[in-house]
Amino acid sequence: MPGTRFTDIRRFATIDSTNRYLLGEARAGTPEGAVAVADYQSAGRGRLGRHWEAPPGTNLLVSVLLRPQVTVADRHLVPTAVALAAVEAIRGFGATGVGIKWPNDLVAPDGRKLAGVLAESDLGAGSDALAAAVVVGIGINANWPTDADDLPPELTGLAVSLRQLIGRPVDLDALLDAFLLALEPRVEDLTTAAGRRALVEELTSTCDTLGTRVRVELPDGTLEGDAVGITPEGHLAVRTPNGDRTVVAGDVIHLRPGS
Ligand code: BT5
Repeated sequence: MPGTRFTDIRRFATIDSTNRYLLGEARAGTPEGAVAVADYQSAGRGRLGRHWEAPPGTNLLVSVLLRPQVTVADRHLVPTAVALAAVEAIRGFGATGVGIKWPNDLVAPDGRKLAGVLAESDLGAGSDALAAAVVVGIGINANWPTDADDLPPELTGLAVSLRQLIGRPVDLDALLDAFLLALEPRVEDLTTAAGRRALVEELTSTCDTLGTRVRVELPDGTLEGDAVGITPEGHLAVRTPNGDRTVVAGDVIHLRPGS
């Protein structure tokens, strides 16, 4: 995309996973800004070993290779930047009411999932430059599902597409361009304290989770309470009967509506 760092765009008809591919490229020293886009992923990855589904040629399946100069403590803002860029791009197509389910899912007003974000890094190989590489992938449901009957049973009622929201087919190249254009300034924001504050503020104003009751599954148990805010660091503040708790994105196994 001209005017951005994303000029090395690699397109695949079929690949196992654009995230897996770019992690390999990161290991081989590919510079920041490489982008992988696929028509179809045979093993699209979700978080924690889950799968991302999209029939061939229907949705935007894209990963970007970043080498952000941020401390480990601020790394969770990298996928936040990607989610916020996707919200801006999607709004540009005329979808209203799309928000972020903390930390990184894009959801329609009724809670159905429109997009998911997966950040992965390869901290194992030793060199500093390598340690700094983060691959962030996003799957945006652009044209699939076409309607409510078009989903496998496990996604029925849970997934929605941009096409369903705006009532017309979505041009995937135009969506990719809008996304990369919106991502560029947010990647820049990651590098300064003021920029990171701006990202957290934007997350706060875009986050549908705030003001709702949530049940958060964590590695060491479940937490239920009211999502009352985003901390200055970008973590979720949850008010429970036992006091306020701060939830860090990387710890969340599932975040669901509370009872
Ligand atoms: C995510 O995981 O939401 C991250 C998805 C990232 C996908 C992109 S595509 C490009 C790049 N390359 C990859 O290999 N991956 C990235 P998680 O929060 O774990 O959500 C996964 C769950 O969402 C699944 O277990 C399903 O329940 C559900 N799901 C799967 N496909 C979906 C879809 N198309 N729309 C909505 N929900 C879906």
